[in-house]
Amino acid sequence: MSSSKKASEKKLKLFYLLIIHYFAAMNKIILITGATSGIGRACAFKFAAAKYNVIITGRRQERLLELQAKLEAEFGIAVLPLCFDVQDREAVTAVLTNLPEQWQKINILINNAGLALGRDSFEEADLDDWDTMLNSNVHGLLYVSKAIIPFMLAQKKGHIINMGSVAGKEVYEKGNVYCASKFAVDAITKAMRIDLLKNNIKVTGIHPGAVETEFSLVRFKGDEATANSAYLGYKALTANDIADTIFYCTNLPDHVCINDLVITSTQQAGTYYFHKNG
Ligand code: NDP
Ligand code: 8X3
Repeated sequence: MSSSKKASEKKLKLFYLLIIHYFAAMNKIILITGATSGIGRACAFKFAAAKYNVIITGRRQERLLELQAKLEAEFGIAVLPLCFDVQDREAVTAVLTNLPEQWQKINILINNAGLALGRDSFEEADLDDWDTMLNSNVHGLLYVSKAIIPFMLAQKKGHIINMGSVAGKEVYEKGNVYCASKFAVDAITKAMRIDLLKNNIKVTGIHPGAVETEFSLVRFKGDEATANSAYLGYKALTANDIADTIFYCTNLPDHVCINDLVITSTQQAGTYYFHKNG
């Protein structure tokens, strides 16, 4: 290729990048915790496709970088990957309160990072598993929210989505502390909505039944057979179903706020009842 052709191609590329940056600077901003897998990752794709700039978080740096590259290439939006453990109060606070200025006007926060560990009877369950669930699902959500709410207060506007569960509506056998952590999310969601009412910040609780993600693989600590059995004999929800639901809730008129939304597969009712095939 001639040097003049190379130079003009380079100029064209630069021009294209400038255009992308110009338009990306006008996009809305969403922060999604736990975007390296499942529901969080599906949300990242859904909102990126709608031209939101996306802040993605998780503990697995390689997955964050892979997701960043995909979203930027596919949708021409800006992505900020942030690697931290939501249980680590100092890390959460240090990273999120020092966001680069162009990322501070957050419109939507999805508090999604979380997990279940073990499915054991109360007297047999592991204390470390209980600590990890409470620290991630409850404390993590609080640390992230405390860091992000000031950015929403500054804009006099915002929307917080807290990921609960049907397990936070109804306790089931051997669900003990996972259920307790999601009951806490439900209570915190209601409390946030009341306290933030005066600040024009919407707060929505999303409470899914079984969604086929890495959730069960994590819960059963890598035991694939047990994890897969959680989704046998019925069509579970998909991560995209939840992303679509959240997108709907966050794209309603300013005066409309969905407070609380329980969503299950058509073959599930509550935490315990499934209508399985055959
Ligand atoms: P996945 O295991 O597929 O995804 C969980 C996400 O949370 C990952 O991105 C993981 O990232 C992140 N995460 C977990 N712990 C931490 C931590 N300590 N610090 C930072 N990030 C963390 O599960 P789902 O997508 O299904 O779960 C997402 C949320 O939905 C959870 O809160 C879960 O309780 C809830 N939920 C799930 C249901 C289901 O049936 N799947 C049903 C109802 C609610 P990384 O490992 O990289 O840190
Ligand atoms: C995940 C759904 O029913 O496994 O929150 O607890 S369940």
